[in-house]
Amino acid sequence: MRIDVISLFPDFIQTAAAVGVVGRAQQRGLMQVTAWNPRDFTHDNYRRVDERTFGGGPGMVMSTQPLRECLAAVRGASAERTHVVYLSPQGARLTQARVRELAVLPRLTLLCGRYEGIDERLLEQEVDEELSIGDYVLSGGELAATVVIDAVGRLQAGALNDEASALEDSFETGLLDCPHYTRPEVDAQGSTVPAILLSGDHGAIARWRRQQALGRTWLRRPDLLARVSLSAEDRRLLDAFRRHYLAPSKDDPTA
Ligand code: 9WO
Repeated sequence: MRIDVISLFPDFIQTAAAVGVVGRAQQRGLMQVTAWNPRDFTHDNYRRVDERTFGGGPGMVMSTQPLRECLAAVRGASAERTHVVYLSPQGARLTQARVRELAVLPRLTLLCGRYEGIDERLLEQEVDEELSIGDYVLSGGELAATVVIDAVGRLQAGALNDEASALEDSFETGLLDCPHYTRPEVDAQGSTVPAILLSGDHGAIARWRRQQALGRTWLRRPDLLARVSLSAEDRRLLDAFRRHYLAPSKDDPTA
């Protein structure tokens, strides 16, 4: 997959895309992230990308010309059509389901705004989809673009060292993740690990993890729980979790 990012801070994008799973995916040739600076597509001595907003008021808006020429260069960089996404708080909320769909595209272009945003005409003419990563305002689209790159990048086949782990991700199962523990068995504060994880009983461990995932989703994200279909076994595990949560007993190993 090829991802192009249009940003006034191309170094930030390239640096973010060089680390971790995405950085490794690039090294493995599974994906390629290229950042483009619209300032390089200006024709004036000041390399101006912003103008005062029509109608008055404070603040600046990114003008159409540098972005239009930058996008033309991006589109021409390879023969395949690219899906152009503008990152803004006005966009539809990004979900793991949408990430999965974006991850199978051959090309993706992420358009990052700065200042008060981008001239609406450029958005109407060039943008296929407007996405938000959450209901808060940033100072530009770059952090949101790096979120999209990370979420999409880790789904490229071969990007994760353990592909099975992606299938157990929250939102793939529709549930939140269970708690995790590692060495030591007793930590510096005297806290221990749930005994069942040390039992070697893989069936019991799988049931405990499923129960924790169900229980945490019930506690923290009841909205998610309402959307997943639970098996009879799931209901039994969740009922037991609820009982223990509401009336924890001393002899209960999962309390
Ligand atoms: C800045 C501003 C300053 C004074 C008065 C009003 C104002 N609105 C904005 C503004 O919304 N700027 C945005 C900054 C323009 C588009 C790029 N920026 C952005 C993207 N901020 N937050 C995002 C974003 C993107 C995706 N998901 C969440 C937030």
